[in-house]
Amino acid sequence: MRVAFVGPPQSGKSDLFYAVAAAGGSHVDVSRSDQPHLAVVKVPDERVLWLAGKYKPPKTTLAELEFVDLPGLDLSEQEGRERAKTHWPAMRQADMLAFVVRSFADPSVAPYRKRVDAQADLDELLTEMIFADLDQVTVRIDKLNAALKKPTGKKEEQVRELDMMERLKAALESDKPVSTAVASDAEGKLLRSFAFLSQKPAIAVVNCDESQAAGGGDEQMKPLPCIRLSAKIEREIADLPAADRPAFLADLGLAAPARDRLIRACYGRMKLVSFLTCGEDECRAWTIPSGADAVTAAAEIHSDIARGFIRAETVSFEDLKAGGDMKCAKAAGKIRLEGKTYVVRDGDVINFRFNV
Ligand SMILES: Nc1nc2c(ncn2[C@@H]2O[C@H](COP(=O)(O)OP(=O)(O)OP(=O)(O)O)[C@@H](O)[C@H]2O)c(=O)[nH]1
Ligand SMILES: [Mg+2]
Repeated sequence: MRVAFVGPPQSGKSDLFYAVAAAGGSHVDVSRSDQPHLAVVKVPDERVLWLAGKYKPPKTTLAELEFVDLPGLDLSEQEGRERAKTHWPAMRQADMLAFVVRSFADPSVAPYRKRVDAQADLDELLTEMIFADLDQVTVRIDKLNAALKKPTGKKEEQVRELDMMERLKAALESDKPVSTAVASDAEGKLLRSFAFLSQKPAIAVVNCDESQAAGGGDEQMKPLPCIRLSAKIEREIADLPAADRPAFLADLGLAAPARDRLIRACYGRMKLVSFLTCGEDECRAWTIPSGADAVTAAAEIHSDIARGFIRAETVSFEDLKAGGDMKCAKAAGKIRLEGKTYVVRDGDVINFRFNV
């Protein structure tokens, strides 16, 4: 699953990306602001670390997400708008968009459109997503109309799609995202291949002044959930040796780097959940879509486990931790034997029984 950082020029995307990538242990070169950067990032998960501390396996594996840092979109002039279009495909390939907007004052960094206004920048980006989708819908409508003039066996299907596309167009023209005009799950499925930008899950990241990073929580940015952080601080933390971080954070009045919160928020926003496995060889977090059943979870590990599925021996991480270990959790009656259709919850620790 992939998250794209999208924003106006110089909003702090690459600084933040650098910090997020460093969480996965990789120090990326972000010196070329005209090119996208890609990093695979480990999803911080204290539960896996607790399990690893307990079972001391040779291998510990966290869930992973991909992040891509795109060049800034300058929508203030025609040439910039044309260049922005070249990044639409990369944005469509992402599963989610994180809009990074500026609210830091620093006069040494020239502000986009000569103003510092995070909400206005976000509004502009969201409108651009709608334009991008409108472009795509219009092209599709023209194609369908042309196809309907030719005799084919697919008329009924085409008329139905045309009707839907006209509906999407009307929504987009009144500045509403595609997601508001999808009438059924079947339509949603049909639309997936178009990868509309205004249908993607999204969050706003407000890049604030260093002095404001500790103040207050994550305020709402209309209409998206929002994370407030200082990309500059995040980058500095990433460059510090781990031993020096606590003192640095304490100085700034911060409990933890914001990047962990950001990564987890993206995970949640894409409706992903983790189930955990632990054994002598490996403790591991596995990613599945929220609402997935036990067989789907089993298949994530190996198709044989799904095929020969018998039962999922399941305990919630909280119950396991409260008990101290598997034995105690079992004695306390906290281990459940779940069947194929059991809906796996975030933090379930599962041992699959299977037979092939
Ligand atoms: N004071 C301050 N400066 C910042 C902050 N974040 C970024 N900057 C500075 O702003 C400039 C741009 O930061 P980048 O991370 O390169 O911004 P960007 O969004 O990747 O820029 P483009 O890729 O060119 O669109 C750099 O000089 C950063 O040091 C911040 O939180 N506070
Ligand atoms: Mg950049």
